[in-house]
Amino acid sequence: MAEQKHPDINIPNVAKLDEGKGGLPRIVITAPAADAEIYLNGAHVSRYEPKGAKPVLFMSAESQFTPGKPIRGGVPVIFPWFGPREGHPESPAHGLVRTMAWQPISARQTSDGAVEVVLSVSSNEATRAQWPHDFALHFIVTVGKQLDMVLEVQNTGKEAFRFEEALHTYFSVKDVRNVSVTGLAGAEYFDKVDGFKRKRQGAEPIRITGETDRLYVNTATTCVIDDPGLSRKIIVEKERSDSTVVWNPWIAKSKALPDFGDDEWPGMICVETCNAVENAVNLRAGAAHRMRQTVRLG
Ligand code: TA6
Repeated sequence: MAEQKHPDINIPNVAKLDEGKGGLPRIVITAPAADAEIYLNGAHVSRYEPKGAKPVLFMSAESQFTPGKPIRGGVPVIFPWFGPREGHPESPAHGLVRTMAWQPISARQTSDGAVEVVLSVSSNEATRAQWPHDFALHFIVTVGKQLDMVLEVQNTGKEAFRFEEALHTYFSVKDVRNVSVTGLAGAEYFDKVDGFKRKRQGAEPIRITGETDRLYVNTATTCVIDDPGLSRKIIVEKERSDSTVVWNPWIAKSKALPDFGDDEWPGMICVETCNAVENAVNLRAGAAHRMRQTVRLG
């Protein structure tokens, strides 16, 4: 395959493109406030580590790093459908773009020393064969005291389309059995481990006591992951997202995942910023939609 030419995104001592795991191209960022890594495969943020803190994102030791395969951990970028695709059992779970080769467009340092990287991917013959619409995505990742991620979806076709999306973020925790998540009190959710029944979250913080897979809808709130084991809180803010997923595979599901260690489930929790099911986005031709997730330590 011809060597892909990438624009020069090199910022001496701050950002560079190198070969990561499995030989996959990876952008390595060493900003004054934090270090991070972004694989071009899926525009996948695989690492975010504020200076002096433990890694904020979980990455499975069993993850594949293979072109066209999803990476297990970090921030999978999900578009244009979430989870299994209704009516299309042959389609890959969680859409098309998390396994595509994204292009790095630019890298720059902002006035406060944070590093902003922009990556993009567009529809092509292969995506149109699966999903008959034209799109251009830009993923804007800013690495500093917080990790700021904006997924911009542009409808570059001639007709409107409806899409789901997610920043499917895996957070690193000491022991999920001692973690609580607040911010979703009173929100309705689909409980995937109970026949996708629609339920309402009570006032108490969410605690993980078994496989947990809940898609909360019609909620724009900030979530806080309280991790006493690491004596920290992780704050997950969002904009233009009306759904949030909370997921931990627990024991049996972990064993069933080939790219996830059987004993890794206590060390992670997903709090995902999405627009899914009834919160899917209708986008008219020529329009753009920007969903943001901002992660910081409290
Ligand atoms: O976001 C939770 C979820 O939809 C779970 O149901 C589980 O399937 C998880 O995503 C991981 O999906 P993946 O396709 O990456 O194995």
